[in-house]
Amino acid sequence: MKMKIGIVCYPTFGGSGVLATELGMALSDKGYEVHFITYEQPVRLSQSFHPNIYFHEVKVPTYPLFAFPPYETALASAMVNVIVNNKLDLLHLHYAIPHASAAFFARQILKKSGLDIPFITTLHGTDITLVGKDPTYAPVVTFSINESDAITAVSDNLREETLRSFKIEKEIHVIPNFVDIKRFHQTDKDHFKQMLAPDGERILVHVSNFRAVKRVEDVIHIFNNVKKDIPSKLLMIGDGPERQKVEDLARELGIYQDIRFLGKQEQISEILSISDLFILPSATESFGLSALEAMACSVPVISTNAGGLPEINEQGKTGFLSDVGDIDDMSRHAKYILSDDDRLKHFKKAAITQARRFEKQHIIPLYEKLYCEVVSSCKH
Ligand code: GMT
Repeated sequence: MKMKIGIVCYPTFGGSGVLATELGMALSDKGYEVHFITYEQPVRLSQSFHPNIYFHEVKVPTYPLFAFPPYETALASAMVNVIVNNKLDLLHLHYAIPHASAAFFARQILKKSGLDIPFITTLHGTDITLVGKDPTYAPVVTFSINESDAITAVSDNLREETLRSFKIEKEIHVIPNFVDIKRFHQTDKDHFKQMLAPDGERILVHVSNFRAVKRVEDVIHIFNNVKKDIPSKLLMIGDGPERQKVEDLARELGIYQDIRFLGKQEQISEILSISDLFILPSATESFGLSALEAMACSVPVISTNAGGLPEINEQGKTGFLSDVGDIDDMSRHAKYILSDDDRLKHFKKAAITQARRFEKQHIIPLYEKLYCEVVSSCKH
């Protein structure tokens, strides 16, 4: 009998939620019973049915007194109920805030009735690099990370950054993000390409949650530069706080008609399949899961050299990396890749080769091994 695992994540389009959902689906395919505990059904979970996956919605009742409805309290209570009712063996938390502290709380409650359950915290990025370091959160983040039975980070860079920023008393295991190449690969979507780029224009693409850290305006400036020399179109996928500003910029520059702001999309692999170049100019990126998914669909990447990006994007091979904000350099590299058919083919081939290194069957066993280490009843 395989383990029963509770997964706690943000259910939105963000990379940590996507990764947690992909992990849950992969584990369920291997016979684990997986229980998602979160405030909404995770986005990717709604795309297919998995008989071994259960979804438990965390409800946060409002009350006139609550200026800030206490999600963490509701989450800890939901954890307790789901663990007891389903006899879970393990909790796996994605994104430290507030999941790790809620798990600590739930564990203390369960201990009172003689039940103990280990929890693993996977650090994804801004839970460390931006938000976690903030003195408002830092003591709780440090404490709850240290209370975890095991800690993982999605890149070497994030591991180092965590050790630099917090007093961590345990080993941090690096388990990189992964991609399911059965679902993310280039498929023949020429009819879509024909609709979006009727004159054979190159297609550039950006996928993110349009937060300031993504520097989405840089994407527009890079596209503007590329377009001056190479007929091209830009697909902007996702939504978030910067979207309006970025759409305004595209209008100001007079290139709005060549850009499609498609908003949040579920069939990302179909869009990537018709794309020639992925642009990710982030100020920081612990891993860049969206770039990996692009590479799996044979799309080379123009990115910054921030955070963990150099661990997936290989300079001059799968794309190029530039300093944060160096729009000219990124534009020059984009034109270099796009200006020659054979060169583009070469980069596309290298992108998929690199993505295979991060295929899910190489990575899932690393999590399984860790689960076994923390669950005492686990038999290899
Ligand atoms: O930390 C965040 O910004 C949120 C998080 C998310 O949910 O989108 O993104 C992080 O986790 C992803 C999955 O591990 C990584 O691919 C992203 O690089 C990372 N984002 C940042 O570091 C900005």
